[in-house]
Amino acid sequence: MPILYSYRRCPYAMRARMALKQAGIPFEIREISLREKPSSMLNVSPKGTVPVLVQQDGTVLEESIDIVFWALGEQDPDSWLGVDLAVIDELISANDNEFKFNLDRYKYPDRYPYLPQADYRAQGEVFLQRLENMLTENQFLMRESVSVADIVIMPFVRQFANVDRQWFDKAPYPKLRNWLNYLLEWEGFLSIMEKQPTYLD
Ligand SMILES: N[C@@H](CCC(=O)N[C@@H](CS)C(=O)NCC(=O)O)C(=O)O
Repeated sequence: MPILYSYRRCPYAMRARMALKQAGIPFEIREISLREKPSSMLNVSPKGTVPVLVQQDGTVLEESIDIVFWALGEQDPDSWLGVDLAVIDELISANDNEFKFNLDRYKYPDRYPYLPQADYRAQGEVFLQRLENMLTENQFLMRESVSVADIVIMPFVRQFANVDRQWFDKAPYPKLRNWLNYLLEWEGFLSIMEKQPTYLD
């Protein structure tokens, strides 16, 4: 079986787990401690981030997006890749760069005292507004059903919302709130959030 080094609460790892599950690919999950990364993982991926997928032939995928596209390339029962991939690419880039940058600063204001927390939140809201606009056109980000866009973006919106859920619940993004609430209860998400024992070499 392929091996996935993962961390339950990591949004990048969530993407990979959702895609592997959707593709029906059995995998051994190794829940790591970020403080004490297993040397078997660092040996194959010295950069030390999760997720990392080690395939049966030894091929290593060490970027979440590579794992998502590989898994769905193997099997894609609900055509999650049947959307405009150029739009997806740009959306992922906006998420993984600007939005993630602001999310980290909004989430950990003590580590980033240069600007008030609310400023980072406001900068992050540019992306939230973009998603809200997309959800005005369709029920999910790219169409009327879940696609790859939803599963790669949702874990990050979840983190942003959880920084101050009271604020998020009143913020002017009602469609985004419904979308997130739906996906949080969705089996495809719940099933990948089960707790796992920590893997030690
Ligand atoms: N670009 C990478 C980013 C992965 C990433 O940054 N993962 C975080 C956890 S959410 C990590 O492993 N950080 C290393 C650490 O905290 O030591 C990907 O898409 O897979």
